[in-house]
Amino acid sequence: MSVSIATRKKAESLRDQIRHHNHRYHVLDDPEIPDAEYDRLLRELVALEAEHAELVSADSPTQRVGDTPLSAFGTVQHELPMLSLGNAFSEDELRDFHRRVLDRLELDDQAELIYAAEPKLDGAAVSLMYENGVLARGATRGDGTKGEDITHNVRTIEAVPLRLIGKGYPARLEVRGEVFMPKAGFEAYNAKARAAGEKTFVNPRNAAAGSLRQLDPKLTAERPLDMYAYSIGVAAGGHLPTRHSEIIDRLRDWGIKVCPERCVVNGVEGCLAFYRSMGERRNELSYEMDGVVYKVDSLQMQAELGFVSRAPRWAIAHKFPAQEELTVVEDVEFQVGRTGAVTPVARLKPVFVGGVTVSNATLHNIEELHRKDVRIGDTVIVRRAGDVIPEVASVILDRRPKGTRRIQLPKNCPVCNSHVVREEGEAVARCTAGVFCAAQRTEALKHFVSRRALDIEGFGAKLVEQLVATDRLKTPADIFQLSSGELAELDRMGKKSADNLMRSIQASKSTTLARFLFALGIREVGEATAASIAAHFGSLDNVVAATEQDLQSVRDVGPVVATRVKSFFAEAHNLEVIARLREYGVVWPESDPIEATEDGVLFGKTFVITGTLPTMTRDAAKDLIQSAAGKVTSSISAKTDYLVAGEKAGSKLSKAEKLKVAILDEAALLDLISR
Ligand code: D41
Repeated sequence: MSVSIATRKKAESLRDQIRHHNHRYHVLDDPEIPDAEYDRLLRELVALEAEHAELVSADSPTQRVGDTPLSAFGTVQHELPMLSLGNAFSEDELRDFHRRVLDRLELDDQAELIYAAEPKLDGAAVSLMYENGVLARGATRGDGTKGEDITHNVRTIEAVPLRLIGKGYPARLEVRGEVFMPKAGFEAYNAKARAAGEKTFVNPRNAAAGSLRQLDPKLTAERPLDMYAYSIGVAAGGHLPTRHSEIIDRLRDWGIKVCPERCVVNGVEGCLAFYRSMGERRNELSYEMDGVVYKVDSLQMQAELGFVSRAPRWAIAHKFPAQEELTVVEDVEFQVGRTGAVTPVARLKPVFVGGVTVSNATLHNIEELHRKDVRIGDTVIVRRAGDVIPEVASVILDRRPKGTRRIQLPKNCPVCNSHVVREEGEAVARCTAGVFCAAQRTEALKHFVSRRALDIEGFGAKLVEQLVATDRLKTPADIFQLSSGELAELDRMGKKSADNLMRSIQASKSTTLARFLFALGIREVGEATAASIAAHFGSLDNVVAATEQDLQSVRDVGPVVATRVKSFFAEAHNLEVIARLREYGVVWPESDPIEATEDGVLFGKTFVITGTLPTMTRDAAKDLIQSAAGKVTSSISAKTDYLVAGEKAGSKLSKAEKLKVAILDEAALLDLISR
């Protein structure tokens, strides 16, 4: 049967689109569409080709996975191809895979079949060649046959050992793994870029791939990258175990980082149990996963199974629901937060992403909105990763309808009509009315009653909104003057729930200083900072009386936080609210301030610790420095007095050298303290 012209055209169009997206993804590190959309295109083409074998051309993207490397780097020919991974998008597809494995191995349904199961990290695959235990070369996967030489860049990653430890490793050993940016590093990097008005990364995978392909290794060094090994390539001159899981254990013994969440499981049920357990833990783990991978554990069986078109028959990736999807922006509104920040929010055509239906997504701030140039009517990629608020990651310009307009920052607060200002060098615009703006008041009150603050059970957002709207709540102190009768008259409230609420209000009065400070909602004072300040000063009066200098001696408190705290307590109306709260019976245990240990030998000195110290952990070194009244911070600046550097010190060491910061090893630190 011959293929119709329409079908041919369809296949050709799919191929063109897929080639285009391959180029955006692999060469430019700048994908236009979410993976889920790409997968749909590819699957449509695969299905078409499966139906009409004569449509398969040698240059069809289905015949090749990956893309040609960028020419700026040297090319590396992989001695053994870096295979790709097939995907299963459902339990049924996984069962089909397992069935095929059993059939090929001529095993029956009941036979034991051990799989090595591991998270599928969302980063960039790399090859690391160790010669006599020394890192000789690093390369990207590229198209699986040829990659790019990124030796200088991988050398800056602290997780990549420059030399293997222990013994028994092959004279030539190629370690393969995934370089990724942990979630916290990704969020912190983007938050910083956003505040500085710079381009943010769309997702952690792009962040990793883009960072690895920086032409200047110093830039790579600044990115918080990590790596887990997932297999080996070349291994010559040495003996290796005969199971995948044991090889990974060996790599770990030789100092290579491997994923701690890996597991050996039996059969398809074992795989599914692992999938479910990882799915549940997806949000709590420090790295991004887009699924899990199962590999037949026995190398003997792997050899029997072989591979087809560059993907092993013995391994498969079982994908999680996508965290990025396409949808349309129906409107853009501006919301006013607790600190007055005016945040643009996109109202979306509802879309199922990251396991829930999303109809609102943050656009962060006006600067970012303008950089991404999101407009009403645009088709956008929404991303919802774990507990993070859904965001508009990017716009698909090709799909922009005619007649759209750039969105402008409102001149006046959408809630109280006061002026909105954007300070020099700040990405965020703010309503200038402070607590006189109902939106800021509402948000401040929601924060005050929230679980981690005063924790008033049953005092929900809707209740706060009603009470603010009717002017019964103006400040947190007003909460303690509410009467049961008054509450009982509110929407969705009866006598019983009003009484319950009164009881929780009463119970919340006895709290801790840390909670109370956090509840006040001072800008930049999060839970951890509030706890540090409370522990340091012991009583509220001490905190109120503290100078900026005093405040800066608290762990985690820098000049910005110190200024915010000081100016908060300089406002008469804030002190008045606090006085009323105390008058109505809000109490907490107070204690003496921690003695200012000015006599410690390291007083006034700031330290940064990096790398692996010979005898102590970094935490132990930190405790030691603090016990001698020294301060330990996490990043090097001109204000750093000493860098304590161990092995694999990485980027901080080079930065310290550049800034001429004194560098100590562990012995020199101990010397300094004992002097
Ligand atoms: O975590 C990963 N991204 C990961 C990727 C993993 N855990 N295991 C993998 N195993 C393989 C085979 C089975 C071919 C050794 C992989 C990949 N491949 C892979 N990464 C990119 C393309 C293929």
